[in-house]
Amino acid sequence: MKAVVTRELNQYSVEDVRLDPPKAGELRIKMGATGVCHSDLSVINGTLPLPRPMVLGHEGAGVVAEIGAGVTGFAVGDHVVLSFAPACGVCTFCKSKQPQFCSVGGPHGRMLDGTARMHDKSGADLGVMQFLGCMSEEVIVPAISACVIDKSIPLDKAALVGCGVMTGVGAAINTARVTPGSSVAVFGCGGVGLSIIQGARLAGAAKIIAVDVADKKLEMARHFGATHTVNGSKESSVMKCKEFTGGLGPDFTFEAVGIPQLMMEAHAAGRRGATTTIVGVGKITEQVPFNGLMLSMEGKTIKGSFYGDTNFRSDFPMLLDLYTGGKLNLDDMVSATYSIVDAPRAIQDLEKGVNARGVIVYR
Ligand code: CXF
Ligand code: ZN
Repeated sequence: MKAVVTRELNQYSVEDVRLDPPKAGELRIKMGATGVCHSDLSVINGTLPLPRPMVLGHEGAGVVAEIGAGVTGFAVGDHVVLSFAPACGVCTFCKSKQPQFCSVGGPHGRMLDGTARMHDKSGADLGVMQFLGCMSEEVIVPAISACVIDKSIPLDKAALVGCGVMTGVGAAINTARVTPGSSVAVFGCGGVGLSIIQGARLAGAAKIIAVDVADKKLEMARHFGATHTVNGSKESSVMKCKEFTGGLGPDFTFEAVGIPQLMMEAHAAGRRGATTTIVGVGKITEQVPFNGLMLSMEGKTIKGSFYGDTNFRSDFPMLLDLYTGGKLNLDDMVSATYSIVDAPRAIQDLEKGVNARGVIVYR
């Protein structure tokens, strides 16, 4: 069976791998689809420093093929979306309704017990991204990372809910709590930014301003619900945001790339009393300055949003119900599909920014 493995900085390739059976508390999943996310690239280029060798992939959906000892609530044949943050249900965070911060999670490259189920051709251990490593035909995952979904939902669409769509829609509806009739600006229109736009649209925002430096992304933004667009390489995003909102600035602004300059622009663009939500994952070496006087005088709020503040066991089915009901557009989010042997091309296309989302699909 094939999987995408990174062994060195800026290196990745498709390798033949083999899998152990699931241990207690684990599931074997036959993958249906895996979305290619910027965080996979961040692991490859070292922005996210996870241990190597490691199988990439953390945005996936598939079918339960085998069930480890002690696992309840799953049957062979169930369709599942995988969460890149396991939720144990008993730690302080899970009990206080913040399962996205579950104590057993965090940026990770091994299984929960620190051992490996995935091995290369020589038999050597391979780590897995976020307890999943789902750029692989099959995976062993913790049962506390899986959510059963309706079998009628195509797995390539369902996969997106496992990271980008949950992160973006959740930032709008769970973190910022965008209100009906409000004005919103989204800085960065990749898969996550487009999902924030969809979340703002679902929440009933009246104005949704999309900011990006690529006209193609701005076109996509309009398709998913943006009412106004700004090409930040040609015009001042802050000025245009003010202009589109009667000179005041939007009620809610979002940064979806992880660049300090863009975070500052998102913060500066908001009106007095605005909420700026930082969704993009920045570099650990970078700081973002803000003016202390203005922050208090203008009563602005800066919030961080991790995984759309999700409780995945209820939010994944909720998003998929919105999809089935025709309210959340996942069909057009999947702008290209690739086979696992073509995964390197999928990753290169991500770097080029050509897709809303590229998805690896399995036979
Ligand atoms: C990331 C956050 C850090 C760990 C890997 C996943 N989020 C989205 O891609
Ligand atoms: Zn991701």
